Amino acid sequence: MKLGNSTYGTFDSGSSQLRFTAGGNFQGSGPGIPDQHGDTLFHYGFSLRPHEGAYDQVAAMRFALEHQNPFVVGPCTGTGGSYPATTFGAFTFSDPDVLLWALKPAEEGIASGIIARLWNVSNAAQSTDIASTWGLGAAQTATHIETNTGTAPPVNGTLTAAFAPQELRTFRLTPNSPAVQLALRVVLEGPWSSGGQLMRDDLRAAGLLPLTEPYTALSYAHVGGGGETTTPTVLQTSGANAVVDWVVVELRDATTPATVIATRCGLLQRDGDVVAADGVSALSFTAATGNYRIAVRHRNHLGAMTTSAFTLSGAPLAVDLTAPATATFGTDARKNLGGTMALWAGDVTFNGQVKYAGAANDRDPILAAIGGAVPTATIPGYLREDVNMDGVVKYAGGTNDRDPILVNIGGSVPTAVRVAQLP
Ligand SMILES: [Ca+2]
Ligand SMILES: [Ca+2]
Repeated sequence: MKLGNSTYGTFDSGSSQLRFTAGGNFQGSGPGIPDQHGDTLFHYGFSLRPHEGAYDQVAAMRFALEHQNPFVVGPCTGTGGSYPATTFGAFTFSDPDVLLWALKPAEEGIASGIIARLWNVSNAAQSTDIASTWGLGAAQTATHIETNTGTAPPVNGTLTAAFAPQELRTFRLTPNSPAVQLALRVVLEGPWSSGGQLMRDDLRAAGLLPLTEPYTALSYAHVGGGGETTTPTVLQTSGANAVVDWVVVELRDATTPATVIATRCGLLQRDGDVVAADGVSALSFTAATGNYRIAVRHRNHLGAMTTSAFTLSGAPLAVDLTAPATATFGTDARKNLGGTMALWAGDVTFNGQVKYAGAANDRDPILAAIGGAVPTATIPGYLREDVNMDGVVKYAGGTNDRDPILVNIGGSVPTAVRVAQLP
């Protein structure tokens, strides 16, 4: 194919004439390709894009690519909510003179990044900003066969890339995981003090709170979360924002709420706010923007879940599980403490049941924790048997940890069981 009077050394871009060889199978001694394994019929297709006025080579190349490699589309399926049908873009490239030539998973798999090949089609140097909906966490420069050649650190999630005239460059991009944020409020019955309308922070004040979340050690099945750690500095905060304990928050599927989509361990403050392990930030989950039911669990209280699904996104959404107006799944999932809805205390065994008598009850571990022989003995510590979370396990006498269990199963029939209202 030849444009106008182009030669090997010059490109006649001003010409309106295109010459091409329609077929190349010369079977004799003349010029051509002597052997094509018997093929004799060849079909050629050309996309011709006339233009009025100035020639726009970027638009022309984009037009040609669209015909040569039509964009492949397909439906997305999954459980992580939905994207706006017409406005969502996973990546943006700011400079219209720089073409996105290819966007694909890395040869080693998408866990090794996304390969983007970009071509500055213009005759001038260009700079383009490469951005992702989720922000770019990392980027490398690479050869066109995907060998890394260096790092290209994004700034505030955006990579700025410079191009020489006509330069084609390849990048390996690693977007941040999609995240949604939640500003949850919840109250635990055990440490609740109706007088000050705050939970007590006796565990923190006594230096008993662990710096690492306790749920992994309880064989809790995290999804995306787990292993969160805080610092002694965070645990120095006193007052209404002082830390009461660790909780674990679950995002559950809106229509199949038994399915846990994402989890995160957070710190519960005395006023009911659940914050991230840094003591300040909203709780963040590795999940797409979408609708989720929200469940919260604690190591010796019964968990609860919202009846409704909430639309979570990158901006923290307030959900108040202490408010009677926030409906919860099941029947009596929370305990009404004078208008404040709280998680039921007493699930010492963290098995979703508060049980006073019989197999796997929550009372016997309290007796065992204090030694099993002298009922009036006590033991301090960060222990699930410490139902009222005052830092001491106590079986008998005032403010003991056994009575709340009996009260919460109904108070009269010792064999009654209260079950967590979680699907
Ligand atoms: Ca239990
Ligand atoms: Ca106690």
